[in-house]
Amino acid sequence: LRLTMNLDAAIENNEFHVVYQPVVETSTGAICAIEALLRWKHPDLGAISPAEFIPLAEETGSIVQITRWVFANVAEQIRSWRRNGIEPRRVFVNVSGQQFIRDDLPAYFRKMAEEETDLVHFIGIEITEQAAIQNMEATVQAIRDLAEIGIDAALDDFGTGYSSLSYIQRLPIRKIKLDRAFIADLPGNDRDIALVRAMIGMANGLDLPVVAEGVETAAQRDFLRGVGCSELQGYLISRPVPPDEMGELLRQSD
Ligand code: G
Ligand code: G
Ligand code: MN
Ligand code: NA
Repeated sequence: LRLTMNLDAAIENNEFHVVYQPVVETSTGAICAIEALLRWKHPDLGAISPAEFIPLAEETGSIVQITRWVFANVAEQIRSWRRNGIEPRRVFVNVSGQQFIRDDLPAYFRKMAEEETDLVHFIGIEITEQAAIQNMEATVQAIRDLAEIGIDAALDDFGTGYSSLSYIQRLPIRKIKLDRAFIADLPGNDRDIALVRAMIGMANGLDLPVVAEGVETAAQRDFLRGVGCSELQGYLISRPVPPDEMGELLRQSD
């Protein structure tokens, strides 16, 4: 399968597209952020998950161009929503740790900010805890530079990367996303209850909003509300949807 994946050709042939998943405020249910998720429709193989092709893209170096393509596509979508009278929220793009080593994202966004002042305020990045720990120096510097330009960073898959509190403190991040593995068995699993409470307590102590990922049931939502989780994302609220549908969700949420 991997041998048949030609990622550079996939960009040229327009085989990628982006879907969007809303994140809502726990207290009001209003959409407060959006996650952009990449999709690849291979001409012969059909849909291939980013879980399969992103690791390959990281090996081959194609990840740099793919991420640039995602940012350009998301920027165009934000412009399009705004042209249509829809006020977007900040759209968070998943960024691989390698991007910070192989690409100069701050330079890219500095240029964008010079050309279109407010666009960067609608863009965010998600970086996994694991990637952040592996490239601590490059990541800290890049996230600092991006924050200065107006781009927020969220720490993704939180709780899965064996990070310590000192790491979290060094990273200039704006929110924490609790991995859905911790959410799946709520509210029935005592160990997950203890872990989720502890992680939310820690984040609150650092004044960081927490997003619970993979929220699928009303019981999970009610539990998370009770323990002070500020934002929710998951199938209960909405699956990832195409741009037009996301636009409708934004209209309804205003
Ligand atoms: O959306 P889905 O569940 O298929 O995503 C699977 C994995 O791929 C998730 O870990 C998600 O963060 C990652 N992913 C989705 N889109 C992108 C992207 O544009 N860039 C990177 N680096 N990872 C992505
Ligand atoms: O690693 P990351 O957190 O970026 O992964 C995001 C992935 O999680 C997306 O591919 C998305 O399709 C998936 N996802 C989003 N909401 C849910 C959910 O409620 N349940 C499950 N099982 N997956 C979800
Ligand atoms: Mn993510
Ligand atoms: Na995640």
